[in-house]
Parts: sequence; C-alpha cells; structure tokens
Amino acid sequence: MAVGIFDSGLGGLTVMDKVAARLPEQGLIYLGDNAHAPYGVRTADDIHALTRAGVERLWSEGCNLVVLACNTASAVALRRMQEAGVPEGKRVLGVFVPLIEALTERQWGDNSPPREVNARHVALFATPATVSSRAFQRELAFRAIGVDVEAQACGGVVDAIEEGDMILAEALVRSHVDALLRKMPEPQAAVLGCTHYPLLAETFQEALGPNVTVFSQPDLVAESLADYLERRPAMRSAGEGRRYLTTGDPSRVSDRATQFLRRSVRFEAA
Ligand code: DGN
Repeated sequence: MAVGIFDSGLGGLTVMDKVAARLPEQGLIYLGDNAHAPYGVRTADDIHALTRAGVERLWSEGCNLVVLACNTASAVALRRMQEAGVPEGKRVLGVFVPLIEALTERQWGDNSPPREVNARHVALFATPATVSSRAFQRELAFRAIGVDVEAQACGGVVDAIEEGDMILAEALVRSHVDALLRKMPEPQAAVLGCTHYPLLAETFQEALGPNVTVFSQPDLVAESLADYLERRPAMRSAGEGRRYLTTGDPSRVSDRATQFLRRSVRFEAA
C-alpha cells in the first residue's frame, strides 16, 4: 500500500522528494492542507484537529502508514493522536525522532537511556508553534543529557517562501540567525525544524558559519523511513506511483508547487 505524507501545505514536498528518491518503487500519496496553511501560528487544538482530519483522509486512501512531514503537526499533534489511539494496523510517524537520532548519534529505534553526546549547544530554528510546544526538547531529553537548546521562532520565513519572495526569506533567516547567536554565541549544531527551511539551508549555514553542523530533515526522514519499511515489509508497496492531493484549489496549488520545487507537480482535489 502507498505511504501517506501529510503536510500543512507545500513545505512537505521537500520531504516527499527525498523519500521518492530514496524509495523509487514505493507508492506515495502526498496531502497538503493548503486550505488551512500555515499551521505555525494556529492554536494547539486547531493543529490537532486539522492534522487528525488529514491523517484520516490518507488512511481512507489506503495509506496505513502516514508520515507527518510537518514539524508543527509533529510537535503539537502527534503525541496527542497517539495517546488518543490509532486504529489497528495504522501508524503515524513524525519528523522529530529521525532528526534527534542523528543529532544524538543513535541508530534507528535505539531507545537506550539518555547519555552524553558531542553536540552540547544546539540551536533550533522552527515556527512559533513548534518552538512553544517544546516537543523538540522533550524528545531530546529521552535520548541525551547535558544538551543546552536555544530555540528561535522564525516568524515570517514560511510566508515569504510560500509567496515566492526568496530575497525577503533570506533576509529574515539572517536576522533570525543573528538573534539566535546573540543568545547562544557558539552553537555546535543547528536544527532546521521546519519543512521550508531546507530550501534555505545554505543561507542558514553561511549565517551560522562553518563551525556549525546544520541538520536538515528531508534526507534524515527518508533514510529513517527506508529503515522502517525494511523492517515492516507488509507496509511496503511497489508500482502505485505518486499522487498529490490538496485541500486547497488544485490548479493554484499546482502552480505554486511547480514554482516551489522548480519542476512541474500536478495536484488533485482531496
Ligand atoms: N510545515 C510547517 C512546519 O514544518 O512547521 C511549516 C508551515 C506551516 O504550516 N507553518
């Protein structure tokens, strides 16, 4: 069966592309909740209800495994959804765990007790909702001790990218990096905790300087999903191709996605 990839809008296409490249045979269905994006400034209740609806839509398409490509949904809604109970045979995964496993030098699914790691000072860049959820710090604390995390809510960056204004987006990234460096002058690692930021990874790296290791999610998520499917062959499928669904206007979303990825992408109505 196809694997579902859910995002609040277009940003998760960065994850979809890496997953498609890593798992070329795997059927994939992307769902962007463009009608309600962006999530980063919504309340936790709203984000939870919208994420739940999106995941149920993908389940109804036969995707027993759904990946929340959206950091805001992963941070705010995933744990609540899992606690409320996921139907038999269905699974929902988020994007924080692969990132934190890489940051804490762990193998996939290594649930041994928290330990000291090399990265002692970590900068987190994310949306306001992800930053205020503190989900990153919570997941990190299960795996590492003695890590100092400084989080920077990067207001405006998602909107600028969605509008195609990369000059504004780059300027905002530089000013958010400056603000972070004033709070934490020498981070060793930086986490790009939002679907859209990998598009500006070079700007983050330049502004942070060469001594900071920048962790970008799409590759890590694709690798982790490949591992996951390797261990659960029943969840794999081949030959189903790729589909792109949106809760927004398919023609408008297709145009913006094509601009966002710089290649043609056609969305259907969800
Ligand atoms: N997809 C969101 C995230 O990764 O946090 C960014 C877009 C948004 O809804 N704010």
